[in-house]
Amino acid sequence: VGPLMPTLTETLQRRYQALLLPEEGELRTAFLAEQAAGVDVAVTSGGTGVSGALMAQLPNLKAVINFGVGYDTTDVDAARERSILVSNTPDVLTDCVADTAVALLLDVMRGFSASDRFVRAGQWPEGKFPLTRQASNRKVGILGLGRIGGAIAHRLVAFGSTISYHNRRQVAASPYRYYADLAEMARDVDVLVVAAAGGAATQGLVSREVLTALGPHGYLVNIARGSVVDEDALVELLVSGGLAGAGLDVFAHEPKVPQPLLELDNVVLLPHVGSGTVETRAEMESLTLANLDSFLHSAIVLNPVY
Ligand code: 8YV
Repeated sequence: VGPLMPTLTETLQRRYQALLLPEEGELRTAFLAEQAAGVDVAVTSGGTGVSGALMAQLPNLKAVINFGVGYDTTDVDAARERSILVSNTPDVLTDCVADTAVALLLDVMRGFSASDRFVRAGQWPEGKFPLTRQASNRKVGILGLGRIGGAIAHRLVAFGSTISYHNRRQVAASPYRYYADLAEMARDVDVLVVAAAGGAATQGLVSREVLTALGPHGYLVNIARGSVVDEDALVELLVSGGLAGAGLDVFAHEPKVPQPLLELDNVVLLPHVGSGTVETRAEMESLTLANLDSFLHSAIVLNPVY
């Protein structure tokens, strides 16, 4: 259920005789009429996922193997009801995604991408680039202190930052300050970093109220999912000066990026590249295949999501 990385698609076809599910439409209908009963495992990625409706059309589906740590596009509740296993690829991408969060924080506060554009546009001889904001020694709040959130915190401690976090529940033995209330944390920090999983449970959690609490001197960094943030409110506040800036690797309707953001110099916009290194993508691919092999040989997955 693609599109998947071309190398992964190629391996799946060559080594496992995998079939490619056509996009929704007549071709898919014809494909399902012929093949649905024979499909017992689906390999997919965060970009596509397997919906409850598709699961209902695959009566013998027993596992969904997800390339990526995020699986919000796969209907896990429907999978659980049907006893369909779901796996993901945690850990192997933690460092690269955490690096991306720190890079976005540094970039948006110090204006590095904007100053790169300034040099390229030949503006330097005409005057100095405006002063920016110090990125070290800041108060940083992390929404979602899981594997990736923890790796971001670890890095930012080395930058002298004071870390706090908001989770549904306090993390036992965490050295960082816990806020039960997200808006309260947003009010107290200079930067809010979103590292929470996507899906219904976190939809719009970074609401207009939270963004307003972060305020005109506050920065937002999001390396998680666009759905976690009220994107309309984010755009409005960035345009009106209600927020100082944002570093975004993810958007609500990828690959669409809200037009007004393209005009702003106080935002850094990345095309969802957090895990996008040769090394990490190769490890994600191996782990995807390891989960698939485990399911095919032993009917269990190595990285179950529930
Ligand atoms: C991938 C991601 O780019 O792992 C995730 O959840 O968002 C990224 O690593 C994506 O899943 C690939 O579709």
